[in-house]
Order: sequence, then C-alpha cells, then structure tokens
Amino acid sequence: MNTVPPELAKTRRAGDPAEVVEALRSRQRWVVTSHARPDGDAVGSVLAAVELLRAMGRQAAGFLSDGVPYIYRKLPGADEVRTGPVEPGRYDAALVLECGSLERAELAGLDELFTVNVDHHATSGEYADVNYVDGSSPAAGELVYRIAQAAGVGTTATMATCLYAALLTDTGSFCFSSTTAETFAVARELVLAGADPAAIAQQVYFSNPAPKMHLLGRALCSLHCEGPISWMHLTQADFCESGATAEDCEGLVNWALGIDGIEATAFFRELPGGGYRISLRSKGGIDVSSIARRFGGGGHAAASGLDLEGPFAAARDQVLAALRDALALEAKQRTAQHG
Ligand SMILES: [Mn+2]
Repeated sequence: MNTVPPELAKTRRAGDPAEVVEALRSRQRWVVTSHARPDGDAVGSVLAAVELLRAMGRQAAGFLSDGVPYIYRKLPGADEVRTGPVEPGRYDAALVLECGSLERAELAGLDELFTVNVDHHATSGEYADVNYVDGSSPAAGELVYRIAQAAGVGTTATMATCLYAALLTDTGSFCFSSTTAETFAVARELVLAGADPAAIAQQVYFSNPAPKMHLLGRALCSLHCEGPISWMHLTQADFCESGATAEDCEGLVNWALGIDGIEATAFFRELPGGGYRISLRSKGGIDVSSIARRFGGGGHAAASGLDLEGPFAAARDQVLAALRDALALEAKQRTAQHG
C-alpha cells in the first residue's frame, strides 16, 4: 500500500460543529441539500441532517436536484426527498452538504437564503454564511454525526443507518486512505445506535439494477492500460444499448484502478449534449484534484472530476498527458528523496 505523501496529507479546516449548531438554531425553516448526481455520502448526509434538524425542533426538507439514486431509495426518509426548485418564501436557510460551491447543488432558489456549508473536500470554497470544512474527514456523514453530537441530539437508528451508508460508500467500504481509527470509532457508534452493516451493504452493493452490470461490461471492454495509467470510455450508445442511466456510472471507475501496477485512472463518459465527464482516481501517489482543478473541476486528492468538450480523442489526450506528467514528477521526487 502506498503511503500518502505529505503534500496530500495537508488538509484544510474551517469552522467547527458548534458554530454549525448555533447557525441551525438561528433559523426555523431549512432546506437540506447536496450536489447534483448525488453519491451515497450526499444522500445519507442529507437524510440524516433532515432528521437532526427536526430533532432540534426545526422544519426541514431534503432536496436533491437529480433525486435519490436507485440503490439508496430504501434509506429511511429517501421517499420524502424533493428535486426542487425551492419555492420562494417557504424557507429561511439552506444546509448545503458536500458542495464545493452553491452552484454544484444545481438547485434553483438557494441564492436568497442564509447558507451553511458543511464539506469534507479540501478544495471546498467558503461561500456560505457559516462554513465547516474538514478535509481530513472521510465523509460528510461523519461531519453530520459530529454536528449531532455537538447539538446534544442522540443518534436514532434511522439517522445511524443513513450516516453508516454515507461512511461506507465514501470510504470505498473502509478501503480508501481516508479511513482511520476515528472512522471505525464513528462506524462503531453508528452500529451501536442501530445501523445494520449487513443490511446496508446488501442494499447498496448487492441490489444493483441489471443495466448497471451491462454498462460495467461495456466499460471493461473499453479498458486500456498504459504503464501506471488505465482508462475506460463509455459513449451515449453504451447507455442506450444497456438501458443504463448516468447514475449507473457510480463506482465503475474503481474497476480500472483496482489493477496491479496501476497508480491512476481516468473514466470518460460521453454526456447527452456532447462533451465528456471525466472521473479521476489515484491510489495516493499523485493528487488528481490538482489536475481536475486545472480543467475547471475539483474534488479530493484521490478522487476528482472534471468536464471537457469533445472530440473524445482530444479530451482523452489532454487528461492522459496531465496524468503522465504528474506521475513522472512524483517518480522524480521520490527518487530524489531516497537518493
Ligand atoms: Mn463525500
């Protein structure tokens, strides 16, 4: 296993749970939201935060602009989540989870509201009225847990289930380098509070829609390996012919990273309107968020994303060149360090 270089271990912190609790108490009617194309952390954090706010005597409604992906629809409260827009005058404030910017929620009607930003992405902007950012945390769900603790709200079984799903998925089933003893300590508390690890894993990992598996087959057929870099590519035809949707892409990128000798991978997905969405992953040697940022994207050192215009060959060549350069630089620095 690679050790994370010091420049990647550097994490950004802003604000704390107590400030968030004070902010949550200061307004009555809350929108709770997260980024478009939500992952397990986004969904689990939103659902748990809605319950937390209600336990604090506040009104709260969960909004996700793309709705709840299939594999998370059985999480408690998922059926209540709305897709927006946020009705003017009905809310006082928005709790925005896991969003590097307000725009990433892709939710109309947030601009007028008092905002609280809770995020564990080191690249997160401090765009809200109150910001709580901890780049060392493996999941936004962990930050929601800390906020609940700071508020003195006991973790119910439903809240624990949502937060465990967030933690499980964002740590790659406790596999990523963000996983620490503290992660297991929080997971333990959640299990003690009623989260059922086997039932949650069953729902999230063993209840995939069949089209997602057909899409995975197509993605694996496109797999290329070149030295320490791998990449895969899906076209709109792949989506049409497999009957899959964009949400079925979640997690596919990891198949191309999980190859012996591969240090970084890129997953290219053609968008319906043309252009490409690209997911970058690293085993920890290089910081792919710096590459994503160069092209207007963002994310974590080990998991980032960006959008590029087509044609495909041009998008692929730019991204692969950036990955090659980053890996070459990292190899050079490693050689210099070890004489
Ligand atoms: Mn997350």
